[in-house]
Amino acid sequence: MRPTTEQDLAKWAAGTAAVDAYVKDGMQLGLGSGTTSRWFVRALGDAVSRGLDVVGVPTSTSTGELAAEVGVPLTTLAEVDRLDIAFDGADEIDVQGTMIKGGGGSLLWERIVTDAAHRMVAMVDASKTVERLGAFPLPIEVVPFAWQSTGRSVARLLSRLGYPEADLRLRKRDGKTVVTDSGNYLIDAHLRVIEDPLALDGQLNWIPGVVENGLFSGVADEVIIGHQDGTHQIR
Ligand code: ABF
Repeated sequence: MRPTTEQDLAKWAAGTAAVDAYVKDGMQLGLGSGTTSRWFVRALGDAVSRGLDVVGVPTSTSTGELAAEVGVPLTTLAEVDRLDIAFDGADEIDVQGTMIKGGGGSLLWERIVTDAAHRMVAMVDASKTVERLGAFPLPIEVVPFAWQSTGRSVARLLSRLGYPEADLRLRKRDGKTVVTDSGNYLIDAHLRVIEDPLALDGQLNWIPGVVENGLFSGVADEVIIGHQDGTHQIR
């Protein structure tokens, strides 16, 4: 399978370079979700077919299905203690490596798998690199029970933190409420600019009913940036 668009070529460049740059025989890997991670998983499958010995823990059911399809052996975090490296994409990444993730709805498992790994490599196309986070709506995963009340609590926190006009939207697809792999709902917070991601990250998760949010602060050890000419750079 080959990329068909320029942005796809940039994602392919990042995902395939990650295998060559970091993956070694015997490694236990976190397998990210999203389109760039899918290029990574396909390239990993090619390397496994040439004899690479690795196992992976998927961060979504869709990644698990793709990994099985391309021949990447799978395991779980019940079977392994620590992962060597987690590879994953992002919706936005700033110069400190702080990310907004979860546009694909897999942020909870992505966060757990990243936490279980010694290192995390972010793989992004160049359009994801930003000066300030926030143009991409911040995904917030909430339990379905009383999600409206949880949403009101989130709005009150955001107002206290200087986001009085925060636009919060329950994520729907084709008119139906999106349900995550863990059976939760997603609220997308349109904040435009996020002044203090670290502070917001911690305070959001203290709200009863909030399971996780898409701010990943201080977890990306390396960043591979793919470009539309098929090249990449490592930051
Ligand atoms: C995943 O990568 C998600 O966190 C995020 O939504 C997605 C976006 O990247 P891509 O453009 O590769 O789909 O990790």
